[in-house]
Amino acid sequence: MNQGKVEKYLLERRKEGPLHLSLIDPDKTNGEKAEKIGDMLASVGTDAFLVGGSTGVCPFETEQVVRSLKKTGLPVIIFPGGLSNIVPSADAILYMSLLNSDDPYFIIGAHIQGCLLIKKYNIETIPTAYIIVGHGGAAGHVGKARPVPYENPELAALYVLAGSMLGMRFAYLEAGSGAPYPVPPQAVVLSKKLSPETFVIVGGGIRDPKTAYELVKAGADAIVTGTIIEKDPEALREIIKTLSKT
Ligand code: 1GP
Repeated sequence: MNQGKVEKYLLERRKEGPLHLSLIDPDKTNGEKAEKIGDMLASVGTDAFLVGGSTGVCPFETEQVVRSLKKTGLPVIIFPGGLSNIVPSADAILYMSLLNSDDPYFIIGAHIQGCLLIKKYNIETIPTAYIIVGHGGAAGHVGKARPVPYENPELAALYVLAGSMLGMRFAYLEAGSGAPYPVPPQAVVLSKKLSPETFVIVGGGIRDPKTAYELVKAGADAIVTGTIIEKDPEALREIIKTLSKT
């Protein structure tokens, strides 16, 4: 399948440096609030929005949030925690398979349930290997993941390689929202070593510029922050500034 508009944008933008993606959980916001948050994030230089959550997400609210964020002109990409996250206004969806889930539903089951809707809405799909590392947070729990231990970063790289061999051009290394520790940089180093062509997104527990810096130095193509958007907007600004200098 050909790369769509959003994927091309991400790859083009990558040539200038690592990207910052802002995660917005529709369970924790609404259309009105999302508009303000979206403006703030666009003004500090985020590159795109991810919208999604593992629990409490309904399509009606998600659609409102997506529409509000689209007003910034930046791409809005669904980061699906479940079928209820699929809404018509989104520009793209990370069509992700949770490769280290013990439950086939999260590897391919949800995908067959959602694919016709995605086609009907004409949403661009970005084939993505989703890998839970360490703590895993709600995504790990809900997705019945067998998380890659922090001490075994090489296992994360094997999932990324296997995903790329299956045609997944993107990989998302996930420590879980609000995780006490982020993905270890060595997992990124080894992933990029084995799969240099894969666009590696890293998220979960990134709260300060030093952590973000270490991850992009390790080779991350994009980093995701969610929790600090509202909790610590100053740290968020510093993180985006740090990325723009690397
Ligand atoms: C979670 O990777 C994202 O899916 C973002 O995590 O909320 O910890 O920034 P945080």
